[in-house]
Amino acid sequence: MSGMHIVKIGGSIITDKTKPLTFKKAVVMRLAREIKESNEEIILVHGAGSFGHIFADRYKLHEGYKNDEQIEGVVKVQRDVKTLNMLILNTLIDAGINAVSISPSAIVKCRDKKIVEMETKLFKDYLGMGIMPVTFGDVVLDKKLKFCICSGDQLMLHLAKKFKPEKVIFCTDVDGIFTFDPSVDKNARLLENADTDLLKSMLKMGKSKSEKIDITGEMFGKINTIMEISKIGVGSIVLNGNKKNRLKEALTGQAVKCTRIGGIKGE
Ligand code: IP8
Repeated sequence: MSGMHIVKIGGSIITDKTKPLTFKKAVVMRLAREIKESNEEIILVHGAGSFGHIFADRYKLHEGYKNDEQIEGVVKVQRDVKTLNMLILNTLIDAGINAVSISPSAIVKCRDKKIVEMETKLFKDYLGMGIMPVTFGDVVLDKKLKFCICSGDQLMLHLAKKFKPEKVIFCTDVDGIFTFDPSVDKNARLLENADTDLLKSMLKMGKSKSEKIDITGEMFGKINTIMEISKIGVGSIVLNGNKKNRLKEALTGQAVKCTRIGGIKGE
């Protein structure tokens, strides 16, 4: 076992993002087994997928408080992401992993959509007991906007700053970061290694449109987060979580099809 890792499982692989509340149990079970087999120390973060984004978008929760009708959306989306989290937690425990869930709504406060308070000691204490903390994209209180969306990617950045893990891993539904959106451009090329300069120039080229609803902005938003993580000296891996064993191989330091950003400690 090497140092600690922070892993995000994207909502696009654990749910069907086009249909509300669709949990992909088999995918989560396979990933849970890969995590178990890797025997690595991990903080797990998961996205909201179709348990969060569809209704968060309908109630415009990403804009913060605008009217009272949104309050119904706040409670429903919080309930739904907790439901997804419970499905994931059950699957992890069934795979033999000692895992506990930590709800951002109870430990995070934002100001203007940025995390300004987060009780991270809990994570450390559970890790110290050999228990894997599991947290997720959620609706949280915001000191300026009353409430906001706190994405799993924001949690990744905050936790990376606090814990300086060996590496962070983003499990997505594509093989890594491409020169263009691979779902619309067949000439798109996978970047095996990327630095912040390259990522910066890609962001300048603009956002490609996606059919799927993701109000925290799929790969585009992820690149911003990865650049921030890189600035604190933590390397990231973006890989395809739909492909068998890629997560396990990345966790155990093996060569795997992915994009690596920044230096990965111990490799
Ligand atoms: O799926 C978004 O988190 P993400 C959370 O990690 C909600 O972007 C509630 C939409």
